[in-house]
Amino acid sequence: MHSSELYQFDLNGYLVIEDAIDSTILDEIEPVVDQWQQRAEVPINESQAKIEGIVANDERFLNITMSPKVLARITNLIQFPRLKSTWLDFKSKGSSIGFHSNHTPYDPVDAYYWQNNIYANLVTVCYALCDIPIGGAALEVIPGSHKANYPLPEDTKLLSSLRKELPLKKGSALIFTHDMNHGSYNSLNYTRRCLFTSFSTGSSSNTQGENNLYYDLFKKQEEGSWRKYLLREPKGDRDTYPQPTHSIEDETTLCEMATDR
Ligand SMILES: O=C(O)CCC(=O)C(=O)O
Repeated sequence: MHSSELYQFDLNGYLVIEDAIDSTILDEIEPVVDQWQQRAEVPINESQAKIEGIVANDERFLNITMSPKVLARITNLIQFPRLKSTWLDFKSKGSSIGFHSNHTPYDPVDAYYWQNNIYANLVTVCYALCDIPIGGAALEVIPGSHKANYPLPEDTKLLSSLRKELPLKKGSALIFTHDMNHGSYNSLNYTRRCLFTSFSTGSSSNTQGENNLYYDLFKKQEEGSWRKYLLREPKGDRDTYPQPTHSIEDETTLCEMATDR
């Protein structure tokens, strides 16, 4: 990760990567997302759906989850990283997720530190599967709140003045530490479509499903690959699973489209 990106991520708590999804993969996934949206029956207004465990349920999302441009950054932010949660998210007009997180009070699940290096315990990636304009449930964040030494004040006017909305172009990825205060609200006449993935340290157990959530996918991956490493089970004590020594960008199989569905 370039020093300018490390500076921005540490300072603000997030980073936007444009064209994080290969355009062929983006085209291929579009009708799949349409199908899931129909199945979730998200009407035009006041409705949302969160389809948890999407990558374990539908392997066609694995290649986005394993986007090399994103993973190359994840390995700079988390020690012994592994895939934790994945979900497909639809938010129509009027739907929202409340603001949550702040560095204080301390929560080890998503705590962020810096000590000659970034140590983030939970990093979330929001892949835009459509353009996400201002007002259209673009993530609203308080930049820097992942390092706040005081709890959030109750002054809502002050909090809104500190918030920044992060619009995204289709195919972009927003990488953020979950320790930063964030939330979203869709005030526009459209449905926001996103794939969320999150990464934690190898010792943090899954939020969705059991620890063997990704076992079927893990079995299929090439021995010694990053792809296999990131899909391993969590381990509560010392995580001794060998981390690949080659760089993520050199892993040619990282982003091949799954063909067996
Ligand atoms: O759906 C959203 O806009 C935000 C998701 C979120 O809050 C989270 O990942 O913790």
